[in-house]
Amino acid sequence: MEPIKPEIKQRVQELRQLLQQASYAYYVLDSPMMEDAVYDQLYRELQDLENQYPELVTPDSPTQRVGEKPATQFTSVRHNIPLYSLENAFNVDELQAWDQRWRRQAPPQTTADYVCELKIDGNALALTYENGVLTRGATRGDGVMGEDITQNVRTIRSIPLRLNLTGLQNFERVEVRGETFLPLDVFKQINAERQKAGESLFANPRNAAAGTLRQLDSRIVAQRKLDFFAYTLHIPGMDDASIASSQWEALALLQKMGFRVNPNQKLCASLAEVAEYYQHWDTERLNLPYMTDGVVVKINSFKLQEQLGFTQKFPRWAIALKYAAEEAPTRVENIAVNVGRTGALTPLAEMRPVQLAGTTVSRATLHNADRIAQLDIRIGDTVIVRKAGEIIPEVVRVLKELRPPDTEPFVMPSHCPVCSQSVVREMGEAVTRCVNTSCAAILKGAIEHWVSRDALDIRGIGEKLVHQLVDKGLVHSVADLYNLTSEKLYALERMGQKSADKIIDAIAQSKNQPWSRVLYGLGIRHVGNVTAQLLTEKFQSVEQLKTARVSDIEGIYGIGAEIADSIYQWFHISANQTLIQRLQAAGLQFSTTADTTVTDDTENQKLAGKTFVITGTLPTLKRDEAKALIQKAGGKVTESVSKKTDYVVVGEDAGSKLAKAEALGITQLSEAQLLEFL
Ligand code: 0OX
Repeated sequence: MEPIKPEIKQRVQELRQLLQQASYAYYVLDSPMMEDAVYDQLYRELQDLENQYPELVTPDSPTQRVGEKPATQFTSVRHNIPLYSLENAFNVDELQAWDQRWRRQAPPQTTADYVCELKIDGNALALTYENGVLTRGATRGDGVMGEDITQNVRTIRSIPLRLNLTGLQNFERVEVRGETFLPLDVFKQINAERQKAGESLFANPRNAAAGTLRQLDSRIVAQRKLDFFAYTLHIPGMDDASIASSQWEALALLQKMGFRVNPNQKLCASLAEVAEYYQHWDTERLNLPYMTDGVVVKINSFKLQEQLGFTQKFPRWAIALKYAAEEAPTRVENIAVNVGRTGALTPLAEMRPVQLAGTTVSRATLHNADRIAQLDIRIGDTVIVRKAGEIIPEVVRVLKELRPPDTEPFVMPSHCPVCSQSVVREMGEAVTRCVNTSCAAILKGAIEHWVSRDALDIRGIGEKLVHQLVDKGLVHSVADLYNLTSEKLYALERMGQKSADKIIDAIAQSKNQPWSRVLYGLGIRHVGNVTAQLLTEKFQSVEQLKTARVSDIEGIYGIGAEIADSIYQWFHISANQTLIQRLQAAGLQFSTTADTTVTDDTENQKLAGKTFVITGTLPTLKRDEAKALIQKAGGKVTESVSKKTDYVVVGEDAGSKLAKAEALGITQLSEAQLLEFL
């Protein structure tokens, strides 16, 4: 084949540069540098040359924004750096409370500037650039894992395919986060077209943008004209403070690299200025061509950000200051008390249904006894309920002038409404708790959490089935899920054979879920999925974590004393140790390395050389589970008792094996003694 002439290569390069500049001027700077027709002509020239010489095509070429072939599905990808969410505040008082909170964590007299950004009501994206070229675009997902939607991200014109990195060293890999959104006029146009086509309408631009990002055909995405504002820049392996000294500088750097950065951000020297910005944009935002739902306030200095760190979910150095959501009056018909998986009693107002922010609201959380007392909410009261976006509706105030006669103040129950045991409220705590570990409500909550999407993701087990399993006595612990059989499920009301088989299969599949999800699934207080991820990166097996000191756990970036203490306490409760042993025996993953199976536990071969026989029904362990635990600790399990047998593990209704063991004088162990042994 003839080599490509240098002048052709040069022309291709020239065209790309020109088109890239024109696109940047048009989509990022909002200031076109050439006529549309001229752009189209240059674009076609480049396309022709690339068709003629396909070896000249590069992934950052302007012709590569739209893929030819639709994807069949999106793959799940792990974020290189987890994406945190933001804590919410709804008024200036709550903003001040946040300010006081972070100040308590900082040295006295710390001074700070704040960057105020408009909070774009869109979808967060995580972009990865390698050597300046866009290599991955992913959705936020759960903050740890997202979906790879690179082909769709490429169609967003304000996202550069190649970064301008002139003068920037060590930027081989760049992570950029920002918000993608649909401009309001595009949203209206899409809905008008859908209405014409008899299709269902998108409720709001955020949903429309999310639906668009999940389109498998990037040609459709390209037509939808998504836009993007960048707000975060990370270089893996480098402190944020060595890239730029502040958020304000980082925004400037993002702009220099070729991103569209929202032009309305403001650097504020005081909280009063922040409040003024918030108030100004409350009305002004209605004139913007895109939706915003608040202001994001960030501490400017990266050094101070680093000092403050993160709670399990949020950065301490930022807050979303939201605009007033929709509010409406309604009547409280009853106050019910719900018991959650941590045993916390949450009072709930059951109200006459009311329309709020596009949904019908008939229940609202009343948080805790203090909150009820503070608002003095009573059954029969007319109250104002508020709902903001995804947030659970809440009661904001009582219209006391409309209170009927004969109402009585609400009193929290002294006994758990589910198991009738006394509840406790510890000194200084707002929460009233049921502390009965076998309370059905706590068990149901624990199972619902275990099977949930971000935990073990066991499809087919919903709230109703969990209730049936617990109420029918089929499941007394999360570990009992692994003893269920298709027959046992099939015997339940409204359960088909096929569904039963599917559920059993999904339960079995969950044994392949990684250690981080198992840890999250255990439902330890304060251990969210991001924290679980951080923990399992440091502690690669449960053995390492359960023997860790509070100081070892607290040493992890992003994990504070409260979380560390909660983890330490959890692992030192014997019922939890038994739970772990049972789950290990069932085959769940308790380490990052693939082979934690039966023979792997070389450090813990306590039963090496010993032979066991198991007889009768053990109180909690299935025979296979007990067998796996013994083998894991180096022991051998045989079927029949002989002189070589060292121990017999005895359960209920033990038969001839026990008699033989007694005759031979072999040591007998109960299940509890075996577990202690282990
Ligand atoms: C927005 C927006 C969202 C950085 C650390 C946690 C949140 N919707 O406009 N998030 C952030 O910041 C991240 N900034 C924003 N402007």
